[in-house]
Amino acid sequence: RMKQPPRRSREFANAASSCEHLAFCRRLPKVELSAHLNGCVRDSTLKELASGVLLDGKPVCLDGLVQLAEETSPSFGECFQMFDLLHTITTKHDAITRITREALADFAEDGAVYVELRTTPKCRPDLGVSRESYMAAVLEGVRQYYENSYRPREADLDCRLLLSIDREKDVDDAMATMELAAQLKDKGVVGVALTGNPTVGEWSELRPAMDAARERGLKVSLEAEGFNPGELAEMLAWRPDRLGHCCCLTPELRQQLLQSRIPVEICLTSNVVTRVVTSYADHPFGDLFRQGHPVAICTDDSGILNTSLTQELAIVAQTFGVSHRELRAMTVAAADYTFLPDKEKRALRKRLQASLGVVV
Ligand code: 6MZ
Repeated sequence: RMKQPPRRSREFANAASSCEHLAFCRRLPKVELSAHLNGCVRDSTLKELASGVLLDGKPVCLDGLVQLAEETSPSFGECFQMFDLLHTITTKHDAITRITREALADFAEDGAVYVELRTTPKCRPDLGVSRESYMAAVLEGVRQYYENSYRPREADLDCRLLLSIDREKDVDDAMATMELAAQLKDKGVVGVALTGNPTVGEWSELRPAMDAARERGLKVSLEAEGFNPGELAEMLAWRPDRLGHCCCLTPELRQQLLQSRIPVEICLTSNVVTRVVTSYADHPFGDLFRQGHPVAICTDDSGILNTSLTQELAIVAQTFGVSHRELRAMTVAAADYTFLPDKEKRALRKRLQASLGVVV
């Protein structure tokens, strides 16, 4: 896990070999719209948190995580088992606070100016963690980040939160998460996201929670990650505020997606690692972008996937021939796809434009 997966790194070496792209993308002010909190954990933090933890009486072994990433072809089942293992290490209040604080510091360090972090509130009475106490720990992490000592110098990162509804769980769980999101609206929570293993669970069963979220004034993002044309058709008809991934499109769904103008969170490396697409070049991003569809480049799980916004944008430039000018326009357009109220969107747009003035 600590190294780049071999096949991907070879491809990546080609894809982002251009130092020119990396240097430009590093300077670009960036917007992150799809980052899973626990997927952002630093390797060093994970190792530290794992040391001394016993699982079934034995020390936690992280080798499984290393192997999975190195093989580059975890099935969705294996990938989400990996998150189960990770959660056994990180589902503690102080760990969650730390991961939140560090994730924000890492995004700021990479030049992000606005981040929407998503996380699944955990209900683990066995660990002394409730959904509410979990979110209190996240909010404490945000608070600590804004204390100068944790904030990189001159960084000006704005952060909002989405609560993730895990599609592996039932509608009662989804309702409880939605309810908590609504309660935390004045604490920076702007919406909910449907996440988790795309091969498990039915969106239609969780839909009442999404309807309720919408009624409560929350924005909704739905991850449409696997090949499930029937489900994606239903999602499109429901018209979420954003969709995630959308890599597996039939010609009809492609047409419907383009007509819908619903912004798509694009996670290139994530989709290559989990084999949703066979290579960066085969990713439907290129088509969506050339069709003028609203898209935002995101990292998904920057820690687990060993990537960053800078890296993902450099891959976009190198693989799809997207020019630096187009990347500048993409970063400004992303302000419109955030879950901020219109006035704040306009302010973010202005901020991005102002900082672009100095990026050449
Ligand atoms: C779908 C994903 C994901 O919520 O515990 N998650 N869901 N597709 C992905 N693509 C790789 N990556 C992560 O962060 C980890 C959780 O986010 C979701 C999974 O439910 C995972 O357990 P939190 O902070």
